[in-house]
Amino acid sequence: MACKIPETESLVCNAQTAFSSTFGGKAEVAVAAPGRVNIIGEHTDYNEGFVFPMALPLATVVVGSRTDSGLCRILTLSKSVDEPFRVEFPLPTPAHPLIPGKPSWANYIKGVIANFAGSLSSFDAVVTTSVPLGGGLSSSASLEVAMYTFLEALTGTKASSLQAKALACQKAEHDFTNMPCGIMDQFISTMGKKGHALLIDCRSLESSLVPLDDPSVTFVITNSNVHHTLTGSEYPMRRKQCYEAAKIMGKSSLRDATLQDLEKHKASMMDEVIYQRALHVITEIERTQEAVNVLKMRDYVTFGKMMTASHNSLKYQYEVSCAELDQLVELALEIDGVFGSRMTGGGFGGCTVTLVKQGAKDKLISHICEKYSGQATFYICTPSEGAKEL
Ligand code: GAF
Repeated sequence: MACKIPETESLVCNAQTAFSSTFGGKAEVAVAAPGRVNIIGEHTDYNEGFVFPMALPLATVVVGSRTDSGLCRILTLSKSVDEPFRVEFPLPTPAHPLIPGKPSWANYIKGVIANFAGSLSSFDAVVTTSVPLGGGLSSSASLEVAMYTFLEALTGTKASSLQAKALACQKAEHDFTNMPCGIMDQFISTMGKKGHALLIDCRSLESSLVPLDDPSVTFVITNSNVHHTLTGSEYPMRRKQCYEAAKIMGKSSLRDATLQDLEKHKASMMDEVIYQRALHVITEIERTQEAVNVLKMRDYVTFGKMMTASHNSLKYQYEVSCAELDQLVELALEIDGVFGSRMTGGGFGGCTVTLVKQGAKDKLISHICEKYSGQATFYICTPSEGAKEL
């Protein structure tokens, strides 16, 4: 059976209860920001390519109130490592800026406070989430964007634009967690729309909504429950390899490179690994644009094939999949009514996303439950709203 996704209201209710018992009184402000699933366009955002995510009904909630304590006091109800649930630190000043430290979950929050474009106020807050931590569904960006939205509501100062807000949250992650992420996760968490996926051009930062409103098909997310962490060396290394490939070809990013450019440089100076990384990115950027076009025409057979091609490219060329994700994709493709399946997000664990006929989704889930070597969990995705004050 697919997991029941907790209603945002029930997350708020739990957070309010914890707020009263920890800090006293009722929190004045409540906000939510969603996690995401990327349907296609993986590891293309930091290459100025295209991505195609949708916001999920899984969300991070922050409730809290202004105080005059001069402190930021935060309690989390959701964390993945064995660290304290509570943290407090003084409101930063130019002489005493915030610096990353322990607990590690608070670094996302500190990073957002440090990058907030407005005059800050001290506060008490409680954070909780239904986005699985380390599941590749963007729990980090949903925390950052929820926190930024909380500060906006608390201080009455809005970011100059949704783009500026997403970029500030991305910078928070770069500066405070050492993860050189692209822009996809913060963008979709900020700009998601109910009933739609978002095609984002990560060069111009323009985006367009694509309706996902055909009731005869659905996307199923399968969590491998292999914990993924992108703060290690693999993600930064992929970024570096991409920049190196672009440089060798005399391009400012892989967005500008073609397969002909790649072949031209293969023999002369391209090392095999760099060549394979660039091959993934160049084909994935093209595939994503084509895939969105065929999806608009409801050509699910072609779209599904592209999803599976994307997975294979991530597996063989980009080498960011793992045995469990590969097994989940293989099992999904054994079911009649499945159009395509792929790993989603940064990789090395986390989730797959599968496009399936509505009527075949239960068969898909029971087949995976029976055959998967691990313990999978499932979410049926309905495209949801971006961050909002509640
Ligand atoms: C992670 C990153 F945070 C994104 O920016 C993106 O690069 C993704 O991996 C891979 O597509 O989620």
